[in-house]
Amino acid sequence: MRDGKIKNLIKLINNSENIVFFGGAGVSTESGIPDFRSKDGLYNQKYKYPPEQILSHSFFMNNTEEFFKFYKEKMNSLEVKPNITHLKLAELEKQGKLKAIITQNIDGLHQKAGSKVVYELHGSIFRNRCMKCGRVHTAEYVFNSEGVPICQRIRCDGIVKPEVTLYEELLDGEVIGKSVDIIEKADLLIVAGTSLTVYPASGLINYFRGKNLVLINKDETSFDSRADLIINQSLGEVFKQL
Ligand code: CNA
Repeated sequence: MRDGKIKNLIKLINNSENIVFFGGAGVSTESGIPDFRSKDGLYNQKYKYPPEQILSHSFFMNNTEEFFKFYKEKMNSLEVKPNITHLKLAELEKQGKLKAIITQNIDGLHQKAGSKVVYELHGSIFRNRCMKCGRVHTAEYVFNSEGVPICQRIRCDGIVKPEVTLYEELLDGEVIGKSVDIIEKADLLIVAGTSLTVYPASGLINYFRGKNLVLINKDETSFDSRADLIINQSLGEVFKQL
């Protein structure tokens, strides 16, 4: 039987015409991709360097080989399938209710599920560019290359860098602008699967002027006091009931 909170969420969705979903790594854990900060997340596993350091611009520049070792081992979602949350969100977009997904994820799973309007705040493993000549390369090329991926253009020996936002790097201004615009217009904002600790992404919630803010997360977040409805359950449990 559905509990009161799920019934409440369904009511809010039914009564809204302009929904925006803002998500993080928790949206993809049920597809098998670990998040950062859960107890079995990447930040709680042991590596030669802390993952926060590996995923920084300076580490990328100074320890490129080590960066790609970690990146290829931990960020490869080429074979990963979308889960019930990704699929239901794509359905809501088709129905015209959901206007956009704003995601901190880089795994491309929303697009695999069929979603069209997806703003990727931290980039995507599916966009890769030579740092010297700008030539675009596929994710398959990057993940299947030996060691550091080198540009395929003849006589170019540039490093192919994934267009994912590393610590110390700026977010794409255009993506931020579009995200702000769509959040300002939303009547329902569903924030889910994110610890809301990564700035400036989490600051986007401040632009919401609509009626209802829903937070769905296994753990508490520092934004809980602002929410009209908080559901502390796994996203799969919630979305299979919608
Ligand atoms: P985070 O800080 O790891 O937080 C994830 C949150 O999700 C935690 O609060 C968990 O409690 C919660 N959570 C985990 N699984 C579930 C679930 N099944 N149902 C409900 N809640 C769940 O991750 P954030 O997204 O907040 O941090 C932003 C970082 C993580 C971004 O820069 C991402 O690029 C980065 N990241 C992305 C991926 C990906 O693309 N799939 C994977 C790991 C990290």
